Amino acid sequence: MSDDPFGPTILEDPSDFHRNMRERGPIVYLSRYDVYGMGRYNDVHAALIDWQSFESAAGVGLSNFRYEKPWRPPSLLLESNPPRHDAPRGVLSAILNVRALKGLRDNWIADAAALVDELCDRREVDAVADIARVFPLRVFPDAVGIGRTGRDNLLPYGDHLFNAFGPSNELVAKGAHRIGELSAWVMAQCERAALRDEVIDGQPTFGAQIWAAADRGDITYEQAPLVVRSLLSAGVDTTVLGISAVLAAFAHHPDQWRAVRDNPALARVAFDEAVRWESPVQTFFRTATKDIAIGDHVVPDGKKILMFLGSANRDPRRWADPDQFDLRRNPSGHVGFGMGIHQCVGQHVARLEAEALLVALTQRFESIAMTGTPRRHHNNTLRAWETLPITLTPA
Ligand code: OVV
Repeated sequence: MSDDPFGPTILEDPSDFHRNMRERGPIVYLSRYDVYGMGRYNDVHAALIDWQSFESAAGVGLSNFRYEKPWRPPSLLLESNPPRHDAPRGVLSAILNVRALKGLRDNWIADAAALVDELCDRREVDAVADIARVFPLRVFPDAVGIGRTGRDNLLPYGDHLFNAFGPSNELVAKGAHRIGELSAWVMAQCERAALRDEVIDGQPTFGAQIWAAADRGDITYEQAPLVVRSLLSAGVDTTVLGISAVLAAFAHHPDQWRAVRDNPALARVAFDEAVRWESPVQTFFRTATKDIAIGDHVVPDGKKILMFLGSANRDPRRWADPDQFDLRRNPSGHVGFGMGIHQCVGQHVARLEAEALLVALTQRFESIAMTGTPRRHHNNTLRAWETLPITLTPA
């Protein structure tokens, strides 16, 4: 196929391209970039699990680290294979597992209630600027333990980082002039001295816990700042867009708001269904570690294969009525958080943020409605909203 999956037409609405790709077979050749693409659920799922054949250490963007120098030191988590991947992964999954997050829960519920209070006399709000960008930025940088100044660098850093997984098109060019400054700021936040180490709610900050893992010898002191960098890289834009996605989903399917009002336990289902429905992280590449026969193709050793998570999550071969946001379905098994050894290590953090916010919103507001024209923000990797004008009607 000669289509440009990173061009403005497909970024605006990838659904026709995804369908064409799925109908062509388990794998397609994307001639514009000399890479392969996978869009069917079963094939994407199988490839993500087979990290030995589809590696991450050559980078999960278009740039192939076998032949090109990475633009930043590779992530110890995202852009590495076992055995190098295992220690950093083990450290972060212990810090971010469901039980370890229990101490944050009550605080985040109170923070969500406070934000919802501020919205109460507004009615018409932008779900992106007034909710989805606000809540993660209030709770997550504090949980990591970074200082108060410069937090407005986090979203532009992430936007450029996720663009940089794609080709060096206009989206990358527009972020290039600030990336030196933004990267320097992010790396400075990862130093031990920059991270608060007070105990809050019975536990040290995520950043302090990462450095404590280096004290124990679970990771090296050289690795600690890069593990903190992963939190700041992967933990902000993604949660903003996951929350945007679930609010957009309700604005498009307002009947389902009532179900969560009646049963707050559905807030978690709603978030995962929204991650399936929207797939805020649309794509990541893998690299073939040998010649791999798939369908009518042999993918040569060293070639990149683009995993279309958003397409897999709407593959009608796997999902009934895939374009419907439906709280009656079981969304588990979606690949919106990836699958296999690299599956999102922060997913419990994301779910807790979303649950706290959605429960607060549904309890306070009777209904949600789209009141203006939503507008997309284009990014080479992320499916993003620039603005989502909504009305919230108080109960
Ligand atoms: C999943 C993800 C996205 C972006 C950056 C990273 C991870 C990282 O580990 O730096």
